[in-house]
Amino acid sequence: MPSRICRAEQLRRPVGAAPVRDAQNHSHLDPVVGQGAFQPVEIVGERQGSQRTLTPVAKVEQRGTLSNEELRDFFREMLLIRRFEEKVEERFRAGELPGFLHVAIGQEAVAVGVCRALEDGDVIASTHRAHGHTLAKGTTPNELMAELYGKLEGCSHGYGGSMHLYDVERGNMGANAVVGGGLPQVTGAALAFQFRKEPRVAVAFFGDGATNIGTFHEALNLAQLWKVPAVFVLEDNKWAESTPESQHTPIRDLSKRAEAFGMTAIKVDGQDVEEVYRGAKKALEHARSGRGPVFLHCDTYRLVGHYIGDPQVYRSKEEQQDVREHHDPITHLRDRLELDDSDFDEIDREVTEIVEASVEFAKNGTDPKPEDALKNVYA
Ligand SMILES: Cc1ncc(C[n+]2csc(CCOP(=O)(O)OP(=O)(O)O)c2C)c(N)n1
Repeated sequence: MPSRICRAEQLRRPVGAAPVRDAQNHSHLDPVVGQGAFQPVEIVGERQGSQRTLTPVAKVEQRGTLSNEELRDFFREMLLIRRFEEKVEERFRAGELPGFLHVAIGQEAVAVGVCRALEDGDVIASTHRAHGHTLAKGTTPNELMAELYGKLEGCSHGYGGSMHLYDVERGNMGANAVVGGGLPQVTGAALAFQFRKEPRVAVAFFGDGATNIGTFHEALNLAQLWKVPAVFVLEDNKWAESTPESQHTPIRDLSKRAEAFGMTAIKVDGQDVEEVYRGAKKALEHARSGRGPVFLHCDTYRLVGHYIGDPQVYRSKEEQQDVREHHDPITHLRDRLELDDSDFDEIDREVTEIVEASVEFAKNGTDPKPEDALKNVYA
């Protein structure tokens, strides 16, 4: 049943305050568990302005982890991902891309902040919303676009498409159409690193909806029990398809999920790439040094529909507009860097050309042969 939760109000709500009711007044869904009952999680950084709902418990480092030059480079990558996904949407609507596509517009800071903190040899497992993670992990726009067009030149040689792409050479174990499917893979990969005494970390991306899937609990439970080098990155975009978090989870602070496993949790503003980066660095160091896995909770927002073409009848135009205006990670970083129009246009032109070229590359790619369809299928 569709409902309308005002995200802006949720963001402004102080910790412990009564939750915002949706239009149907689902009072039986209000949170009663968890608030204040557990050890506080560590909160990295502080959000600017009045939107912060979180009380910083322990501030780790102040701003300044990254130089302006580095931040500009992060900005370029986030904008590349944004322009890439906008182009994907355009070409999908034009009927050129097969399958079913999900974009992660609004969540770019999580992909870039986490992947930039990785070291060579670290691996990731992604979700059905995988393009940003894939680009940030090093797959080129050409290879990714070719994959979406189903071409042999694609990162998975056209066998994967948007929801099943992978790039083993770049340490990307793949997207996953099964919600929560990447989590046990990451526990398994991290167990292998531990067995082989390799200083590598396996990282899982997953959404808030996935925290209610059985594999989430199994994977995190074993990961903590065995103290494997894993980082579990929650991209908390507040929606699972059309279901708001208040209707799929009885607690309001999902970082508390980690408490059930005795796992260290770090919470960051997922719209602030530097904060994500800093939190990810800490999480990775913790995991790599043998102290066990970390739950990295990134508070973010999906600025577009669940899938391309989603009419979004479940959330109000005001909410969408509010978040676009106040919580877009790219605008946030642009303001922070004080990029003027000509600076911005220069970066935009550069990334737009890369994206345009990737479409040309993909269109000129090679179609797989029908007789090869069952190649690599194990029975
Ligand atoms: C095991 C499983 N159950 C249900 C679905 C259908 N489904 C696809 S995406 C989705 C929502 C997932 O929400 P979340 O994990 O928060 O990720 P988000 O879409 O917000 O990125 C659901 C329920 C699925 N693909 N796999």
